[in-house]
Amino acid sequence: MPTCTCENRVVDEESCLCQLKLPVGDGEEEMQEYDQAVRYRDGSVRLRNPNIELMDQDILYHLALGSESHDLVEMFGDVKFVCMGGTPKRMEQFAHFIMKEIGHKLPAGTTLLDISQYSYRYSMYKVGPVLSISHGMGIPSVGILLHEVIKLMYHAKVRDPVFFRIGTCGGIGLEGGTVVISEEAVDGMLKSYLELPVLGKMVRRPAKLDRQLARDIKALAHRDDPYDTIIGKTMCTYDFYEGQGRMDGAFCEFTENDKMDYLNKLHKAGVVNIEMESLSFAALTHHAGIKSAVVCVTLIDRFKGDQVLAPKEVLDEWQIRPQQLIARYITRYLQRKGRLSLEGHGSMCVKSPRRFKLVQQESENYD
Ligand code: R2B
Ligand code: URA
Repeated sequence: MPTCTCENRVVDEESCLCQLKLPVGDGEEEMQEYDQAVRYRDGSVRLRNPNIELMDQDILYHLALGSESHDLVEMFGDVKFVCMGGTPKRMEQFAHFIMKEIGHKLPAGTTLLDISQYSYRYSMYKVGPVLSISHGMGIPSVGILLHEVIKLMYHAKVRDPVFFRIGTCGGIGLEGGTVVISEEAVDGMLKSYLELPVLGKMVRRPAKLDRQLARDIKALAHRDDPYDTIIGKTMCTYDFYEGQGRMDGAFCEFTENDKMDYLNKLHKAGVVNIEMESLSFAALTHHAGIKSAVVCVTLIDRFKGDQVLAPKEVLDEWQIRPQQLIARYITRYLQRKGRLSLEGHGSMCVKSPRRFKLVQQESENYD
């Protein structure tokens, strides 16, 4: 009988899914059972792997960090938001951008540092409660990173972290520059779970994202933004070319009609964009009981072509859009908690977070 490492709960033989599921309703018992398996009472992340706490040390190899070489609680204990995106450059830019937005000040004479620079794999920047990390391209790359970042959350005793992927994608029937918030992730066969061969058996993990979080992010889109921000299904593929129905790869064994039929089929199924990480991102964060969202900007309408032709300056401007939306979410959250440092924006010192919150709530009533 196959079992899952989370408290040895039984895995369904046919579907290969762990029987521990996120609660669907408000059932208190269901909720409690799930919460206890993936989180400690104080909200900190509990690993669904009994081996880790028995190890002398845990080396987070691709992050160039270790549980005994680094004081991970001291370094990362205050993290609340983990933001991931494809390239090291974009995530360095996001780190600088969020630093300005939340008014985080570095001590004089210091600068932002890539904490994982010696891994030569991913880059990671920390700006107060925000981590900005590059995940590379594709499911394997983001999957490896997520294993290590989820363990990092555990070692650092981070409470109730929220994970975001901010990236790029191809749109289906959407103009370039449209911002898409994913409601769920599906694979190239429209299946809404990640399949991973483990010990010669296929393990399936539902690729679920937090719907409320998606709605909350959408609510922060400005009515006068010169582009649309929508919620829809995201298709995640193992390849940029054939896997996304492109005809401009090194190989192509289908016709223009075949491609259009497939894109129309996706469109009818509610798929609005295509990218390469959301399936793993959704599945692994959901499995860890971590709230997450995926926000991407479209670089092209796939009904109109395959090649990304927009000029660099236009692409650069488009790529800032998901960052701005997530920055709004983070800023709002910190404002509500009275943890926003506004020194960079004018002077405001929070004397009493409780009163600050009351004043804030009062003014929000007039929003
Ligand atoms: C979006 O863009 C990349 C491919 O160009 C890939 O990482 C993705 O998901
Ligand atoms: N990223 C993708 O994966 N696909 C696109 O079409 C554009 C960006």
